[in-house]
Amino acid sequence: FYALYMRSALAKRAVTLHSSPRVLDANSTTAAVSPERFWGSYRPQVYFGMKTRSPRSVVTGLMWMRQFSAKGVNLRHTCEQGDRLRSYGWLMHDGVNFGMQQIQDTEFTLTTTFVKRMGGDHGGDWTWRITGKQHSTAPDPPVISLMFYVATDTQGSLQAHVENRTRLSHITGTSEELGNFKITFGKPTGGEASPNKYASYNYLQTLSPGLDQLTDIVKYSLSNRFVFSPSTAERRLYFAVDTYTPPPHLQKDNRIQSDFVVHQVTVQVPFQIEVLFESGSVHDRPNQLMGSVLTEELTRLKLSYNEKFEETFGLQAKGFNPAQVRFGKAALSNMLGGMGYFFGQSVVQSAYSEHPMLYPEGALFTAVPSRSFFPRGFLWDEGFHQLLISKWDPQLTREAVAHWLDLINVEGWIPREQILGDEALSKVPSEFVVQHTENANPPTFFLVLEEFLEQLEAHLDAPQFRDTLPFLRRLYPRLQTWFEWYNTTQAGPLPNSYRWRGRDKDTNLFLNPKTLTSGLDDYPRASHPSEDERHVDLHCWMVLASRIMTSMARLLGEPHQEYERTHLTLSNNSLLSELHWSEQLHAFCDYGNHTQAVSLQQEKIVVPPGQMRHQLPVKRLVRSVRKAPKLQYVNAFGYVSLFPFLLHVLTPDSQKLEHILKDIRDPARLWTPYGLRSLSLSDPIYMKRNTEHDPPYWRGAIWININYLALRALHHYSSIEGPYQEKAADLYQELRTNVINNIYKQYHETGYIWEQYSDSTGRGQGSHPFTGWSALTVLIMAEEY
Ligand code: 6A9
Repeated sequence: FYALYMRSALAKRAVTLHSSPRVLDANSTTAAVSPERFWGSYRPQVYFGMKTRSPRSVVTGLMWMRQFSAKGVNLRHTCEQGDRLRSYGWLMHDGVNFGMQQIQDTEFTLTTTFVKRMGGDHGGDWTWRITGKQHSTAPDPPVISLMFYVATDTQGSLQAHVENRTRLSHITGTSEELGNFKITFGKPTGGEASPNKYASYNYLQTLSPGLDQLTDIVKYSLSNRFVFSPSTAERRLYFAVDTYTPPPHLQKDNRIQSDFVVHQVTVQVPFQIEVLFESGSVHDRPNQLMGSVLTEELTRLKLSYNEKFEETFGLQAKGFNPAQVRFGKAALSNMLGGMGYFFGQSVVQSAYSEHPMLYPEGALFTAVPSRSFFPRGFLWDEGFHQLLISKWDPQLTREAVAHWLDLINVEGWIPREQILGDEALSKVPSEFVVQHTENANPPTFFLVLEEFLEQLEAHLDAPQFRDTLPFLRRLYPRLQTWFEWYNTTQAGPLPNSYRWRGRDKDTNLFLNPKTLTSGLDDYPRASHPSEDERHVDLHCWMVLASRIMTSMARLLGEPHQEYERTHLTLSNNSLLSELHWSEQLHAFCDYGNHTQAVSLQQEKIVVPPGQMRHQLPVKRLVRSVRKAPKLQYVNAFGYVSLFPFLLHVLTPDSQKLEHILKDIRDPARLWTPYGLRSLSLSDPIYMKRNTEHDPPYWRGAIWININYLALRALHHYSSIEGPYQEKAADLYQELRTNVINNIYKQYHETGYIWEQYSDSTGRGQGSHPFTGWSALTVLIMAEEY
């Protein structure tokens, strides 16, 4: 009975939040406390949409489709790689007041702009301006339907106001956090020169069981019984929202029904159209934010954005040409425009619970790695994101870090992948949903904290850093538990060694069982996961963590001796070498139960007599082990081997540093004209698939987060005295040029920033747009480390 009781108590702790006062007050994101950041493009998963930073926000958005296309109806709404847009992304976005995005569809370009204006008690007003232009001067410019929508999420209500039977002139509404509001739909114009533009109008007013259903509702409501007739000579049937009856499988959805209103405008390019949101609490509006007033405001905002960008990153001063500077602005803007506000519950599995449990409800304000493929928060990605954001707007960073740390449980664990709310959940295959409480992810927030400590040191009195110290104070108890969690749950077999938990269990199915928790997924580790393993990257993360904990404790006047002791021990280069230096490989690496003699082979199936071949199960690839594993160093050379250098653990006079610098520059190992590849060209697992369905990921490709760390380290070792100072400086210049040139070139050619880059051609690959850590290029261009 006692054991059972203990198990259930421990299981419960997994879903119990940390008990220290939250970093964020309960009302910190409300319109009353943070009006400037109330409304925002906090729905990075859709091409264009806005919401407020509140749990059940009213959401607004845009869908569109091309009419009269031979290819049928192509409704665009959530960012999908399958839409095969030539490119899309924010060209400018200041994270607070305005943003301008360009979307290149197959035959036309949409520009989607928002501008906010403060006033009243509910986060003020905003206006959207959408322009449509043709790519080429083909004779018959495309006709497009824009579908502007507003949806409530379990609270609030909307009323549609219709003129001339089919045109929604405006929507009025009310919700808990917005009070009364009005959304006005302007008529399209053909630009300054032609104020009158033919358009057809339709609308839909219905109910939705959840925000994840909006696309389908619109799709199911379409019919092509409507006539587009700009002149008497021309009459064509087009698709428009009509009436909506839920299909049988959706009739069973018994969630609360919420208002959903769609305004459809069908118009031929070129056009310009505006939508105004006006808060009922603004009484002293000098004018409406539209037309020439909006144009003027936009000009002002763009100007100050450009000035701030140059002030912050100085790309022009460094000699980058205007196109490169525009690229830098787009990278930063997509990071900022990729920030989302999510609310919901993670599904977590503890070792002590039989079934997955629901984590407490929580909010997360975070940037996302990729708006199309994974538009949600990832723990170690976020540390990298905030390195860039903190240079632009430290307040945004404090809020993001605070949200993440407020999700920590009483044990000190933070779910790695945050799938919060129905919309987020609808994008994730079920096998990836559950988060395991024994699993870590690199604690990259310590890099951000280091940045804060440096900012404080350099400009203690500057107004934008005034809030940093009280912020760190509130964060501190949570960081202590977080640090302790890594230090205990991820401890390795030897004193002062560390081991990632949660490696793949089904060893026989993989060429090398993955270590998702390390962030480096399929990067080769010990072939046979065991408790004897020790991981050098995690060791180095702990060096960083203990160093920052020491500095923070000092700064806050808290006891620091314990952290300092840990840091002195872990950073001791001889200990590190004892644990991780392989004389055979002449490099740092993991240790564990390992053999290199593995390969994937067709499963051997014995045909029972009398059975026909075609009745047999399909053959799989399985792992064959030609030589038994033994305890030894895992002689793989790649990103993991670089960590003592990447995180500045090596002393500048270390001979091992010399080895690393040499190996980095070696084209037969990590060096390419496009950046450092993840795994040595000469490694047996280089570019090998892990299973028949699992192509190589961190087995050769160039990743920008690690290249950023490498450049940061080269910069570090080139600026402190030591025998390899000059060598580091040379490598720094060369690597920096290679990385910048390639990402820029790829962006120019493909319209996107990518998840990773091919080490053989430099081509962007994987998910796109990926303006999470790949956007660190801006810091590399600016040489801000
Ligand atoms: C699977 C697919 C529509 C993998 O950038 C986020 C993470 C990194 O933290 C990690 O280091 N990415 C890297 O190795 C992407 C992970 C995506 C998992 C989602 C579901 C959704 O299908």
